[in-house]
Amino acid sequence: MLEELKSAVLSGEDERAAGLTKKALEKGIEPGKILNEALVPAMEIVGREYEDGERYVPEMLISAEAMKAAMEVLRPKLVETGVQLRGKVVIGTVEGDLHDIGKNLVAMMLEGAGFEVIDLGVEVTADRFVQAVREHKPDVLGMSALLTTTMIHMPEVIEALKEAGLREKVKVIVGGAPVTQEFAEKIGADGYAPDAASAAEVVKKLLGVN
Ligand code: B1M
Repeated sequence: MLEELKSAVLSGEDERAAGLTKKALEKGIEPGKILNEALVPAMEIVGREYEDGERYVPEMLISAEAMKAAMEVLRPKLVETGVQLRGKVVIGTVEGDLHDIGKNLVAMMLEGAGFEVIDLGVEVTADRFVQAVREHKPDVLGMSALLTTTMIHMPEVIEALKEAGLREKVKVIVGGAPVTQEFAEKIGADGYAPDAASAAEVVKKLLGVN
């Protein structure tokens, strides 16, 4: 059944993925086992195939949607059974920026990699990012920007974290079409990823989980 669920995610069948997750739970399969032996490995394959150029964004999106459908069924059970996730990530698109397709994909890949993701949405101000870090105590803060005119808010958020005494408590990862590794280093971020698949890899590396 777990193999079937893995293949439903790989082929992007969201209703089937949700149905199989429900069935697996009904059969008494542990929620953590469903996550770690079906959903996470499926999304790892999706990420690898994307990085190898065997998958394109739309194909990655449909798998991510199937994973999301399965996670909606699984999440309450994971919470109930207190399954230890790999870490917590707060993510958002920076102030003045409405683009969220890439950010959503990053969030889904992170969830698929076994992280708890708190998505703050779009047009997130520095204050709101700081408030979310204070409230949720994430391991990682992710910022996305698609405009050259909004990426400039990223260093402001890092500055605001410093002012709030929170910078040392959270790793910062940035991404989005105009963002580069060089820019990430210049503003003092801990990580940069060019796409959703590598974002999950960068977060794992930053937290030392595999
Ligand atoms: Co706008 N837009 N847009 N847009 N838009 C771009 C970005 C643009 C390049 C188009 C162009 O002119 N060629 C241009 C930016 C120019 C620049 O600044 N360099 C632009 C512009 C100018 C604008 C407006 C200003 C247009 C106007 O109104 N005059 C306006 C701004 C609105 C605002 O934000 N305040 C605007 C509006 C919009 C729509 C609302 C219509 C819509 C967004 C809908 C939505 O997101 N819900 C939109 C869209 C769709 C685009 C394009 C066409 C596609 C963006 C996208 O979703 N790509 C885009 C042109 C293009 O890219 N071809 C464009 C697919 C997505 C999967 O990729 O977002 O790059 P991407 O995400 C990738 C990586 O970047 C990375 O992983 C993702 C997945 O692999 N990544 C991260 C992203 N975030 C990450 C975070 C990480 C790590 C990796 O860690 C945290």
